[in-house]
Order: sequence, then structure tokens, then C-alpha cells
Amino acid sequence: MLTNLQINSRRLWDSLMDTAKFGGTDRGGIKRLTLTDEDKQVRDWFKAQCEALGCTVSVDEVGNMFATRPGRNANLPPIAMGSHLDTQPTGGKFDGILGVLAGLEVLRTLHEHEYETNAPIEVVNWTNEEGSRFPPAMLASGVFAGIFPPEYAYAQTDREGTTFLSELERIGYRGSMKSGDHQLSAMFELHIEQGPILEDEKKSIGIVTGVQGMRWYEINITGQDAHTGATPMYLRRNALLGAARIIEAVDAIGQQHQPGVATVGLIENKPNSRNVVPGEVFLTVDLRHPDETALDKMEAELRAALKTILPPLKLTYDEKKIWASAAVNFAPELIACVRSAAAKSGFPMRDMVSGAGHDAAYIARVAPTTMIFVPCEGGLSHNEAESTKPEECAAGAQVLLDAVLAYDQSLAGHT
Ligand code: HGY
Ligand code: MN
Ligand code: MN
Repeated sequence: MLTNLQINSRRLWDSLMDTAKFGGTDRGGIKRLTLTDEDKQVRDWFKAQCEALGCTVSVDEVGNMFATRPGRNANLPPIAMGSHLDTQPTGGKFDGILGVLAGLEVLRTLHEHEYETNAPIEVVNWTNEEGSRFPPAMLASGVFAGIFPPEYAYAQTDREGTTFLSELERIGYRGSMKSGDHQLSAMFELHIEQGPILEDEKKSIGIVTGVQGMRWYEINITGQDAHTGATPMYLRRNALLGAARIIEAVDAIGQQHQPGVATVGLIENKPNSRNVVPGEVFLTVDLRHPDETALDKMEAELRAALKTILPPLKLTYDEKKIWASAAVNFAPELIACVRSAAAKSGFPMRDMVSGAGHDAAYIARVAPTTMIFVPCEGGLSHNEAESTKPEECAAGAQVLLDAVLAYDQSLAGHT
């Protein structure tokens, strides 16, 4: 039986707007890279808000935060609502943040109505979902799911050579709890869609059935620094020219394998001087597709492109795959809870697979997991102009509350 508890839309929106000041940019976005001072500020705020509700907040060895509200049956592992508070360098106010703050709104709603659940209910802030500062993405949920050992995360460095561990310790969020020891009954992740489908179809709720496969590569291209005035064209070994042709080839791979996507997102050109023929380029490639076989083909075509394009330009290169997250399907019993919750409120909905990666993709390997999407304006995300409406956030939070309580009721009688 579904309850009549209603989340407080105004309170949720105020929290979203208030916390946007932690790393807020003058273009209305958020720059809150993982494990920076700004990340610490929002973590401290989140911890205080949850403790004020009587929750215990525990932190694991890679900084994942678990704010737990007790339930009737302490033997049941918590039902989690999780996402991330770190952002891209030019991030928006909602990517990840909506999922954590909507979870907080659910806790606040349960608290003010003194509603007792069967299982403990918790909100999780997963460290370094973005993978922008310390690759790969979803790093700490990956440690929790046993994909990466904690030492792998600790050793990751940003482009300045600073390690994940040194920053985790510096901001005081290296917890003592072993990551992954903390069992979960389930995890629900609310997130903006970060694409245009829901808005285009005027749907309020995305019933997310899974996440597509994703792979990241790092490529170094080596030529020779030379004088732009004195070096004839036929004698050049121009690494940036090679990079330009690889960028074109990567885009062509994405075009040919739609709905797959392919992107060069990060490039470093050295020495990056206006009168030096560039001798070295570092670039990254991001390939994604719902089907792993198609991803294999895209990967093979990337490697073939490197082999055919660079040697004729007298360039050498090295390429390494630094990350692969296989396509994942979510738990049917949780998807059913989301569907019934959306139906209860009469929200128009549609099933979909996530194009973006999320912590839920890894948590699904160790606990029943699913996601809920809400639309964002123009499908824009990873952009300071990212936005959505209070009523969209409220609809997502209401469905999150009702889905969690529906699942909690299904656990009644479980010991
Ligand atoms: O890369 C992703 O899809 C996620 O935003 N980290
Ligand atoms: Mn996200
Ligand atoms: Mn993101």
C-alpha cells in the first residue's frame, strides 16, 4: 500500500540553490571537483544536515558517505538513495546533486512525519563519480562494488600529479570503514536525464532499465618540436596534425555506430607555442554503446585508425584502455517500484537506457539497483547552463520516496 507522504518541493529546491554556492561560478554553474575544498564544504554541509535528522553518517576508506536513518528491523541492510556531489569543471547545479539532495528530502519527510520504515533508509554520496579530476569515472562506487582495489583509487593522479589519497586525507574524508563491507538491500538513484528525450516527449519520469557500456582510452602522439618558420612542410612531424585527424576518425566511428557515441574530450598540446611545430599531444577517447559487441567493433576501428593515420605523418603513438564499464541492466523488482510510484502520482513516464554513466551502474553489481530520470532543459548537462524546473525535481523526489517505501514494504517480514 503506498503512503500519502509528500516531499516538500520548496525545501528541496532551496537546498539545491543553497548548496550551489559551494564552488558556484559566475556563469551560474558549479566547479566542485572531487576532493577539493569546495567538495569538502558541501560534504560537511550534507553531514550536518543528516545528523540534524538523527542519522548516523559513516565514511568508508575512499570517502563514500553513508547517512543512515534507523528502521524497525536493524537486521535488514539499508535501502540506499545515492548519487554524487562532485561536478565537472563546468558543471551544473543538478548532475548528481539532485540525487543526493532528493534523498535528503526523503529523509526529512520521513523524519517530520515520524514514519518508521522496516529497513534502515540511507543517502549515499559516492566519491568522484565524474572522473574528471581523477579518472576513471565512478571510481569510488567502483571500489565499493569490488571493481577496483582501494589502492588503485589512492594512486590515481590529476593532471598536476596530485594523488587521490593525498587529497582525500587533506580534506579529512578518508574513513576507516572498508569499502564494500557495508551491505545494501537496494539502491535507487535519481538523476537528471542529461539528454533531450524526456523533455522532447513531454515525459516527467524516465524509468531507467540500464546503463550503456563505456570505455575510456589515453593516447600519446609523438612527433618533433620544430621551428614554424624554418621547417619546410615536407620535413615536419606535427603531432597536432595527427591528433586532428584522429579526432575526425573518432567522430566518424561514433557516426557509423549510432546510437553509440564517440568523443575526444581532453587534449593537451605540447609545447603549445605559436611558433613551434607541436611535437607531442595527449588526448582521451570516450566510446559508448548499449551493446558490448558494437563497442568491441568501435574499439577495433579506433585502433585501426591510429595504425593507418599516424605512421605516414612520421608520428609514433601509444594507446591504452584505462577504463571499461560493461552495459548493465537494473533490477526488475526495483523498476516495478519506480513504475508504480510514478503511476501513483500520475506522472507521464517512459522506459529508457542511460547514455551517461552513473554510480548505479557499479552498485547494480552488488545490490538490486535502479534509477529514476527527470528531464533537464534542452537535454543539456556537463554545462554551466544545465537547468531543470522545481516541479521536475519535485516529481523525481516524490517518485523516489514512494518507490523506496514500496520496496521497504516488500521487505516487511524479511529478517
Ligand atoms: O561520464 C559520465 O557519463 C558521467 O557523467 N561521469
Ligand atoms: Mn552524474
Ligand atoms: Mn556527470
